[in-house]
Amino acid sequence: NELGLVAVGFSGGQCKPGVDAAPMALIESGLVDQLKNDLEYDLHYDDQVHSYSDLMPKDDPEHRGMKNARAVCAVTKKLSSQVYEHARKGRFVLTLGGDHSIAIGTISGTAKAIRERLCRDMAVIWVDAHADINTPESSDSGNIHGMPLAFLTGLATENEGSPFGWVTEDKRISPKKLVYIGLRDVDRGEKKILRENGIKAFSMHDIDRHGIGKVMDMALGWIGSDTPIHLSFDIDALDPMWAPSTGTAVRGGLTLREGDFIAECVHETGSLVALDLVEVNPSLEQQGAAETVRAGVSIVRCALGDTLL
Ligand code: DIR
Ligand code: MN
Ligand code: MN
Ligand code: MN
Repeated sequence: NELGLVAVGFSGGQCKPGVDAAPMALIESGLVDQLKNDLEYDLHYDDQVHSYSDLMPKDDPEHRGMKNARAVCAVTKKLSSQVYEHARKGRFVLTLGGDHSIAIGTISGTAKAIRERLCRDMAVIWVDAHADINTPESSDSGNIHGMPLAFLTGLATENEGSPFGWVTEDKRISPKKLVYIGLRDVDRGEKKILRENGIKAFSMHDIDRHGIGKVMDMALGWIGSDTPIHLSFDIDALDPMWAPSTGTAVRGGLTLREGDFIAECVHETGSLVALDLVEVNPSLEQQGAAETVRAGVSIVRCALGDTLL
């Protein structure tokens, strides 16, 4: 089993420093060894946490209200080609973030590779407390980690030559192939976007009502079997009781087991082609950093086929 690993130490999609240290923290807690030794992956990893410092613009003025637009653009464009290179060789791609803006890079890379290699449109399962689908205009914060899905679905576009003009149709996904799990902090403008585009979403309310088992059946049923899946997992989907060290924690979230269960179910489909783990910030909550990292490692292990028995 071939696995491409990309470690992305980037925090410019939001305002709190520290999320760039997550890949090293995850790797130091044994993640890479476990993937190689326990789960027996043939690992393709360049042994570095990319900070893309050579790509950072000297000047990064606000663009359509977005903060650090040029920096995020440069990083995600480069990351997109790194992920694409792994995916087009048929490797599973694991990306360790970094904040969630990096998904502009990862999903564009896998979507393009899957189209070319399998002639298929890929589905995305987005596990998060937040919907991350603000357009630059609907965003109150200007933080791009709240916008990746707007660019990836084409609900926000830019002209050639503008920062995100490189996210062209061949690198996008259909809003109909996007499924959310764990939502509980969705902006008013985002709710309108979800409604108007018929986007499938399972909030914490749905999980309370049906249980996580039924919700996973419904989520995977919506996608249908035999569709390649990219899983993008924001650690803030978990309740802060289990993952306190994250930039925008929201109470009332998933338990540790529910998070692992989601990852296990997606693995079991046999259709998972890529995983992002994002928004672990070891510099927040001194007490909780270690357990947040541990929760992240556990989710990756489950998504990559670790089983309880
Ligand atoms: C809010 C918070 N919806 C925003 N978003 C995220 O800034 O757009 N927090 N992603 O993690
Ligand atoms: Mn190999
Ligand atoms: Mn989030
Ligand atoms: Mn997110």
